[in-house]
Amino acid sequence: MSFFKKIFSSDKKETLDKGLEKSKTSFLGKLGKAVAGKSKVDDDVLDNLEEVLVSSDVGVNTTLKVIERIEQRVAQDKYLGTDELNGILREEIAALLSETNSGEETEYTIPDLPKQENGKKTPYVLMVVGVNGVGKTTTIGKLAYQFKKQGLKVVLGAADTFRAAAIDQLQVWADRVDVTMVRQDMGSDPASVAFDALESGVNQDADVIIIDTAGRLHNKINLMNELTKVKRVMQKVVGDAPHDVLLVLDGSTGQNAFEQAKQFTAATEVTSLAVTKLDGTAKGGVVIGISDQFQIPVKYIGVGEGIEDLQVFNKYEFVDSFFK
Ligand SMILES: Nc1nc2c(ncn2[C@@H]2O[C@H](COP(=O)(O)OP(=O)(O)O)[C@@H](O)[C@H]2O)c(=O)[nH]1
Ligand SMILES: [Mg+2]
Repeated sequence: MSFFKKIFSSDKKETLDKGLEKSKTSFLGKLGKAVAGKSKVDDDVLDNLEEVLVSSDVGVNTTLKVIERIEQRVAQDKYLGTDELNGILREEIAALLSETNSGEETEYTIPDLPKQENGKKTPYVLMVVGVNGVGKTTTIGKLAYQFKKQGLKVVLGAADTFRAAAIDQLQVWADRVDVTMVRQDMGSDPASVAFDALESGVNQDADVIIIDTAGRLHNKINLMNELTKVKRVMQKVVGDAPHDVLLVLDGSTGQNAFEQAKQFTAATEVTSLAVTKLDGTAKGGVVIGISDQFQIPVKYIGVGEGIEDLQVFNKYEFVDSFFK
């Protein structure tokens, strides 16, 4: 129980509870069927539980680890009641996730960076990657809002130049949050936009620069080349940029999100993950698998389309909302 500290505001917890409602209802329904007519946890129940976890998008590897932990509990207590199963799952999954470095944060923070050689402030450069439609632009808008609220100066770079709509959509967020956005015409070189955004950000003494990108996965080599070029060009302005490469994954695609994570991490160095659209999907279990399976921390979760609907991922709060 000590895992579940009360660290979040009740508002935030309520949004999370509401966002995970479908996943939870679906999961508890399946769990109920898995233990129907059984009073204690036996091999049959464990087999069914395995199916429930896999079909809840937790992923095979993570499921096997969870089952192993529960088997150990059964070995210690042969009369473990099925009525206790939900609580035990909650404890064991939280314990499992506590072994990963994911989900320790509770606030939106950026590190203090030492000044540049020329005495100028070093902006924190965040590059956002992911395939089309996963929620990159929306996540950038929500993040810009959070950083701005902390009094930080934010500049956005519209380096998804592939579609005109993508640039305009980021502009809508920039206007809504009231931050500067650097843009060029559709079809221009993404690296050139990123360069301009960093130069403009440095000149404005920006604290945070967030670069939107186009996530064309049609070809891994192309993607790799493009992202490498964007990075290289940014480093001409800020030597150690980007400080974070955030891969956005659409949680409602379940196992597809795992696949995208594999492909992107193979194409570029991803340093953090955001899993979006957890509201309105029954596939929320995917976050449990992703934070267990990837060495890259899940930093944010999207729980709605609104400006406030991006949360700092905290595994204990998540597991609490999922199994409660
Ligand atoms: N329900 C829900 N919708 C989201 C969330 N994040 C993004 N979206 C929606 O997903 C769609 C695609 O998002 P967008 O930011 O344009 O994706 P991009 O192509 O990766 O930039 C938009 O309609 C967003 O409103 C979320 O957390 N929850
Ligand atoms: Mg976009």
